[in-house]
Amino acid sequence: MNSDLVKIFQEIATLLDIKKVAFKPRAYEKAAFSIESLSEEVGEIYKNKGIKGLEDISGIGGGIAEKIEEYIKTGKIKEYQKLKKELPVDIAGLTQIEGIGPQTVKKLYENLKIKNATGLEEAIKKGLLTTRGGFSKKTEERILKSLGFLKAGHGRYYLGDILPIARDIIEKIKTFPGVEQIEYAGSLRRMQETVGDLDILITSKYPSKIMDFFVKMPGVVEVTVKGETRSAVRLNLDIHADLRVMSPESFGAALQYFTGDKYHNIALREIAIKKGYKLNEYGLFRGKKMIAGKTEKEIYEKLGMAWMSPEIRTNNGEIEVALTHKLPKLIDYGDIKGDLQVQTDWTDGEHSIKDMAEAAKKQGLQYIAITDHTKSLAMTGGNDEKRLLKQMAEIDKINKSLSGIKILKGVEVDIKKDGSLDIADEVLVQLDVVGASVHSHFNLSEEDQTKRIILAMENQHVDILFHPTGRIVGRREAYKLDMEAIIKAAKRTKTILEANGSSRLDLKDEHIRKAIEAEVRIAIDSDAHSIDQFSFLEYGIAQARRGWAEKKDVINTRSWQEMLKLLK
Ligand code: DGT
Ligand code: CA
Ligand code: CA
Ligand code: ZN
Repeated sequence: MNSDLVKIFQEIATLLDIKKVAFKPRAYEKAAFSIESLSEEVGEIYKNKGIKGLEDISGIGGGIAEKIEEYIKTGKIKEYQKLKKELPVDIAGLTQIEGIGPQTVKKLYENLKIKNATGLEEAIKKGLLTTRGGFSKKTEERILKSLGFLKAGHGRYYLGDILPIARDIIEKIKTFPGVEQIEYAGSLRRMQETVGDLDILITSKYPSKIMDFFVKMPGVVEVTVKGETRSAVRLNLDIHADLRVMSPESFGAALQYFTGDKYHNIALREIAIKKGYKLNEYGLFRGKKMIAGKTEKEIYEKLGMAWMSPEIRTNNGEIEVALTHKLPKLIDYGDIKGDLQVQTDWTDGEHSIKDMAEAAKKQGLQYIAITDHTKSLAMTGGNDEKRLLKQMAEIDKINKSLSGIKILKGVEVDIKKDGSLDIADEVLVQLDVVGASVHSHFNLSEEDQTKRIILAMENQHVDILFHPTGRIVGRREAYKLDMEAIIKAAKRTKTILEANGSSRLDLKDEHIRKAIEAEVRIAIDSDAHSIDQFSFLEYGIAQARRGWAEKKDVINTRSWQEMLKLLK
């Protein structure tokens, strides 16, 4: 019942916005928001305390309490039905298309009788938006683009695209006078592969001033909500951002709540209830008394757990482990000492070996392995044996001219269809690091693909299986592969599995976790093709953390001498 009411109230708010009704939309929005975070069913509250109990819920006034009562008694809300009749469209579905706000929904319906995203797409195909709808060519193009993106990525952004932007936004907000604490929460703080929207939390003595700043900040394209404690905007690049101002004693509770994820929160709330507490975004309460809320740490501790990193908050066992105080000590963002997959201008990279080495040193790395492509990848100008030997000699020379960074000799050798490699063993044996990877024949059956890759892993020179599943976030599905068999083979053949930090994010977190459980080691690589791409290591580390990896599980947290000892 709570979630139905949340949906209805959100929709009423939008419908009233479309009619340009003042104030009322915000009241419904507020009500939706407070029902969303209730730990009790409104039906229960009504049963026990009547309409008075509903009015006591913060954010719910007399008028809306009556609407809830009406819904509980009759299963409907007349005002909602009346509004729906005037504008019978799929509001949630349409407004989730970037660039479509309440007024566009209205115009689409009134001019073209468009009710939903499918109708919109058809109308665009027929050219109706510009010919009969009164929309400009530019708007039509923008909507078409958003539709395509929504279909492809369900409106989500790749972590690596959005994290730098989010950090800039945070820096910008920090410059507003009066901002005290500030953090981003949500999927971004959990460093999830993709991010839907930004959730930003701050404390300030001047919330309304902050809100004024926020909605007028450069880059804001549309203000969807503006309130005393919460505002929401759409930024250029079509990113939505939510800003909430919390009081300092609730900041930790809000940070916990809005970091989620949802399933982690639900499980946590159940534990709180069992202990006789109530947990919400304002704090942990016993009755009306606040027990914790200032920091996340005190909330977890009062619930009998140690604080845990956002990356593992997914309700996949972390809560049970936290209750027994046996959480893993996750690999840290500063723990990587070297990068084991780096391309240069010898093949499809942009910069020279020397430039890559110097950039890596600037990033704080102690070593890199140069792993250019091999001859099967003709379009990259892949190395053959002769050229690879030449490159090795070149690396010896450069190593002599550089200090503070060690360049290891490596290769990204191509796994052919039959599982053999496209570089001869006599040359592979002379390299420090041999990574092998699949770049062709993605469509083999699971059995054949698995066999092919295991065959390559069985080569006594292959140290690392690079980007094991071939996926690219938002662009390419993984090929069919029996991951369990691959992990078993990795263990048996002492092959390291890669956690690739580029937009491949391959292995996935769940597979990293399985590999580690099987005592298979991981290498976290940037797969850099230019000097600025060593920053991708951060995403690889995030991925490994979400896979519960500890420092010891990752070979390149060691010095290059120690690391080499772990290779075949
Ligand atoms: P996103 O934005 O789709 O990438 O994913 P999140 O996790 O950032 O989700 P978002 O922005 O919808 O909500 C932020 C956090 O708020 C979420 O991580 C946990 C919390 N939250 C959202 N919906 C619920 C809910 O229905 N129940 C509970 N307990 N918490 C929720
Ligand atoms: Ca979010
Ligand atoms: Ca959000
Ligand atoms: Zn590759």
